[in-house]
Amino acid sequence: AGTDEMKCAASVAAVEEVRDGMIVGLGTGSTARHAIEAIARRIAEGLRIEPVATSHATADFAASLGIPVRDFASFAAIDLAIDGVDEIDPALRAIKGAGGAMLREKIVATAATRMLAVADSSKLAEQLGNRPVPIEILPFAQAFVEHRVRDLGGEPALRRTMAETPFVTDQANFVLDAHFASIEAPGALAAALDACPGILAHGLFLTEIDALYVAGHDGVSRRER
Ligand code: DER
Repeated sequence: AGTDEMKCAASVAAVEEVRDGMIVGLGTGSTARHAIEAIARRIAEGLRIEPVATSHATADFAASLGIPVRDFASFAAIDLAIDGVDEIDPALRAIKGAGGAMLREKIVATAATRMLAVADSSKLAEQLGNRPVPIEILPFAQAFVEHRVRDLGGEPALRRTMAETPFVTDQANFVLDAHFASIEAPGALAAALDACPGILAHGLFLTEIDALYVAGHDGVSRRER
């Protein structure tokens, strides 16, 4: 099966966990879009949920499928979140943020009673660090945070659009993609990034994911934390 078919299979399997009446966090990215399409099909069959989005892009995509999302600001907690990953290790620790939505994704993932990651098998990693760690920064703090990231062993690159302008998040902030040779101590790195003023969010999701639905050539498997 191709990567897109795997993303779809993993998403359809995860969406089976959605129950009537749930407040459901909709993730961001191409795999999450398959989950949103699967949810849309179940809503067409009568499923009733309260959807909230992790990005403007996801809210727009859900609306295009006839799923108006609720304002997340009115929910202190939600029941289930479904989202993709850039890479994920055997302990269900992940790097997210290739889509630049990790600030709201992390809030929604943390607010969720149960958070499901969905992925094709290419996202599996023995150790985090093949992919860069996306870091949302206040533009005011760009050089300050770049220097701090280098002190932590990373090489930061300002994310740019196709037009070479700085990529801007839903919060009108910038993103540094920080390349680390390897990440032996993800907890210590996450703590150091959390402690750095000017960093609004980063893509190390070390505790949020409760289960992973991953699709390979031999079907979909579920791994619990
Ligand atoms: O930006 C994100 O966090 C996305 O969820 C990303 O990690 C996965 O995107 P993909 O499903 O398009 O690979």
